[in-house]
Amino acid sequence: MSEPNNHQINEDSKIKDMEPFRQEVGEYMTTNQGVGVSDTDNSLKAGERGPSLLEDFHHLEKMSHFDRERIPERVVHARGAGAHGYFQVYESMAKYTKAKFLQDPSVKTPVFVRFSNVGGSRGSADTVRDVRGFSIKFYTEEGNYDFVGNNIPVFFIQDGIKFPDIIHAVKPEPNNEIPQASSAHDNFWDFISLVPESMHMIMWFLSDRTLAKSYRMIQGFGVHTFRFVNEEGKARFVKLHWKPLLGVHSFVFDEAQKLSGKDPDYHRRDLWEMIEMGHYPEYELGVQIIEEEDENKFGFDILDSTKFIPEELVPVIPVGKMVLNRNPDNYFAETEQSAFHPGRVVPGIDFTDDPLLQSRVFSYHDTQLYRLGANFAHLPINRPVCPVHNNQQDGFMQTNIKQGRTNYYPNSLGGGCPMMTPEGMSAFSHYSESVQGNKVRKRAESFKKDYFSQATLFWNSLTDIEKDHLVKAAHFELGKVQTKAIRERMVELFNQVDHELAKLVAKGIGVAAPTKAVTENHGQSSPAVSMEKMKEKMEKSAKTRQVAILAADGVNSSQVMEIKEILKQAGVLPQVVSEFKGTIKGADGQEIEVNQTFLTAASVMFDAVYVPGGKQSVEMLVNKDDAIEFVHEAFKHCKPIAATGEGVELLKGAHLKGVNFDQAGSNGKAKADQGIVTSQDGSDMQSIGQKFIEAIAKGRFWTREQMEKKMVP
Ligand code: HDD
Repeated sequence: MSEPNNHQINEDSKIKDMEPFRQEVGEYMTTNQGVGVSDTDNSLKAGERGPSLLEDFHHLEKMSHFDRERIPERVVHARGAGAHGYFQVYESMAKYTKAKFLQDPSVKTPVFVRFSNVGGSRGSADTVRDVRGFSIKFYTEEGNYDFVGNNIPVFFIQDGIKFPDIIHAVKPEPNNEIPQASSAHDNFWDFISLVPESMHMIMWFLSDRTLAKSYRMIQGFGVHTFRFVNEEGKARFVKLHWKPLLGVHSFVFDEAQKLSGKDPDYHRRDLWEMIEMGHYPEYELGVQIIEEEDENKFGFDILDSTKFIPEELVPVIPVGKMVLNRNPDNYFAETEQSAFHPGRVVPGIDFTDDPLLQSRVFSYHDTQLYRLGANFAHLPINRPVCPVHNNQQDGFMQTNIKQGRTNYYPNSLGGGCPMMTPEGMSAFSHYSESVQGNKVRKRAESFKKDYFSQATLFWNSLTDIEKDHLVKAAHFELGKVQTKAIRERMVELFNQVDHELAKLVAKGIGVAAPTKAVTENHGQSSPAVSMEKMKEKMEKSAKTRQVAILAADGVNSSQVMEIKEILKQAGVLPQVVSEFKGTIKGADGQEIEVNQTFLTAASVMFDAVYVPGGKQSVEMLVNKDDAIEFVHEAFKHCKPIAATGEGVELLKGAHLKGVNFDQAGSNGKAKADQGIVTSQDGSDMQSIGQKFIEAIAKGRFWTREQMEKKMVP
């Protein structure tokens, strides 16, 4: 008999576990009963033009199965993408937790991860402004542990009982089902304007965090304070955080909006393609540990999910690394049917009394019973890789064929099995927290006393560019709100965060600016929450960034080949974009493959643009609006642009504000904007390439935005 705690797990355990369920494409078609099919194009009829016959079991089975293909989508986080991988600790966490998968650095625990958007339905666009979900199922030797977090460390509400309200408010309005996958409407802001506890999350929500560039480039936060419990039974509070090794990056809003049309599958495609190419996304797990005796030292309640603990107060200890290295074989079977739940914990990880968490512990299991049925835990993607024994039975789609006659506990006829796990073996026992109090339907005073100071801290921590983007996001979101009273209430709430912020927001949404501050800004900040400041601290890498090479017949093919090689060496991914698919002919007659056309691609799908020389090629591009727009838009979105030889002419034609090409002379030194790398003669491709790669690693050149009139001076 195998026991739950002596089961050996390795990186491949889950993949192997799923092996018996994988089905290869068969040679010959059969019905679901295995009977060979000789014609699937014509229904059985009485006479060639006659009525269809009921005995056509193949027709009936094919049609009735099709009629049942859809299952309910997730009530939130319906849109998502998943991947397999593994997690490995750097060193044993035994001091803090007895969780087995956090003990041995030589063990790779298999994981399945699902990233998601919150508000949109299953078919909505990826790049809309939204919080991103970050769920991980760890298939550990002690059972499944699910991490179910977001890319923002706080939440809108303090008590889960309000979750249906906020989700109703953000989803399309019930009378006309408008708008899809957007929070920019009256209902959402009506709710927010009446729920001041949401203001901290709103600040994060309006920041560029909700314009994630890629699932490979988002943080993941467990949000709640959980407990770690070690072998001695000592508990500590813990917050879990994931950091992507590629850094945290976002789109600019205009780019994200255009991408929703150009490639609504941008995020899932990016995740899929990068894994197929072997560029495996990696994330580091970190924990903030808080001793129980320090619970009340922060000035806010650490059980309140609208608050976070700044890294400057409690440092994040690196724990281990997760690598995503395999795409699912089948989206529905794996990603759609995966079911995550923050209440699925293993010994060593435990809950706190956070009322948002307590409510989640009910909701996830409940919704999964509805969405997938009573036996959703049997589905290959959800099954643990350790043995499962209990007396639960039957239900729709029971796939286990349990042997034996007993299905109750205690029993003598079945040898007493399954028995309770004896002491000394892995079993979950809830942390014996002392609890007392009267039954009350009340919000704790410690939750109510301050809704704004962390919102102010967030605002104070941003760079000017980030502040500017936040204000413009508020202009967009509230600009779509028809009801003036809602906009006015929001300005009042912003005034509680920061007076200047309230004035800036008011200016764009047709509301009178508040005349005086209601509170004084405390002046505190936490640089770790600013993506831009975080980027400064992280090692910059151009890896997996995508570059469009704009070219046509007559292009200088050696420049194309050279830059491609240099970029590839740095892990950058170049693609040739031209008018038509197929090949173009270089000036020297060499054929170059075209990867994308101006119709299939747009600058928003790339991180940078390069225009090689070649008189005929550039003449064609200069006369093509799509090419001009490509470069202009890349510039507008503050992306690096390079050009060599005649290619510089296309840049000149693209109206790049503030770039003075007359001063651009010697190699690589164009003009007051480091993001523009040019060489008039293209003789030094190596140095141009290196400068371009540096610019790509830097990412965005915000000075271009500063040339426009900014909201935040
Ligand atoms: Fe939730 C799904 C994250 C609060 C109820 N949630 C869901 C998913 C993520 C989160 C990532 C998608 C899981 C997947 O990929 O299948 N949710 C969060 C975070 C929260 C949060 C980080 C705040 C800290 N959620 C929250 C509350 C409730 C729910 C307060 C209800 C009391 N969430 C659900 C749900 C979903 C869900 C309705 C829909 C599909 C599912 O659970 O399986 O039960």
